[in-house]
Amino acid sequence: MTYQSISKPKHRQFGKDEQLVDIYRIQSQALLAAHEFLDKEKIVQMMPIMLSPITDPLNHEVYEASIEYLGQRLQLTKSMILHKQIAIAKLDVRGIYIISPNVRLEKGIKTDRHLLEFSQLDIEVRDITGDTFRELMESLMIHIFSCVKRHCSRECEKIGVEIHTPDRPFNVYSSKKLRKQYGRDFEAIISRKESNLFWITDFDREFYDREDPNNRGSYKNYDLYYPEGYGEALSGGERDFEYPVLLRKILERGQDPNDFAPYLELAKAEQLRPSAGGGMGIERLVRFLTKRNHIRETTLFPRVPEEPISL
Ligand code: ASN
Repeated sequence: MTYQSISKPKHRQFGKDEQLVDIYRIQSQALLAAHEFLDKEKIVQMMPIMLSPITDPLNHEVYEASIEYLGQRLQLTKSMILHKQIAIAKLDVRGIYIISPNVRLEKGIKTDRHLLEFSQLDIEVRDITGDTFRELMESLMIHIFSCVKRHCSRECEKIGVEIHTPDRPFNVYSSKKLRKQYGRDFEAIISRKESNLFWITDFDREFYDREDPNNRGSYKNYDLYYPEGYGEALSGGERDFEYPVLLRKILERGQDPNDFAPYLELAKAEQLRPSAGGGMGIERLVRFLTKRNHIRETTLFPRVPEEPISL
């Protein structure tokens, strides 16, 4: 058999995904707008970390994601919240932000907006109230949406979407009232009813979100939501930073203070500072801007809960 007679293997090519190129252009523009906005606000960018003895305990259970290196157990970052609080205390800056990859090996959560691995635009600003941080995030969102609208009209037309810049004021609801009104599925129900971005405040969740010292059981935290059923956009809060408060809240949540030892040591030495912040899911932002049915459509390499990862 001569070389010629061997049928030439066909050059295997991925189908070119043109829509995804337009989606990535929209994502690039959204991030460019975010960098521009945060730079003007004197909030500086830090690089992400992915390995640390401490990470966000989260408000729900996930599978363990850690590795051992030189006898030390290192967690893959679930969110950089604890490092944000430390950074804000150690650096002489107004605020910091990170484009932060997060790994959350979800247990039994399978929705159209969860990925096992995703990125958040994670921001923390020192000495501001949650109300002021929310105003800042409203301006950030309006800037992002209007830049995408201005600079990506061709891409938006190609994928058949029209960008509406959010209107101020954003509605604000208390989670406790909504729960009474709509039951435990309140977030999905109200997100389907609203037609503009809106806030829900006062969630009882992770120890680091500030509890109102004058009103125990009430929390100075907030989530930003997309309308039309797209759900959560950003999650954040004012922070607790005093050692006795943090320790009490960790114990109340049945967590082990040793899991947060280096962070608690700084708190004990009174080296943490008041701050407020939040993290915005980048794939979720892109999903809303491009009106995709499922978050998997925003990325070439989706890691979808309960699906094997092929590439
Ligand atoms: N990034 C969030 C925050 O700043 C925390 C999270 O993602 N769980 O509060």
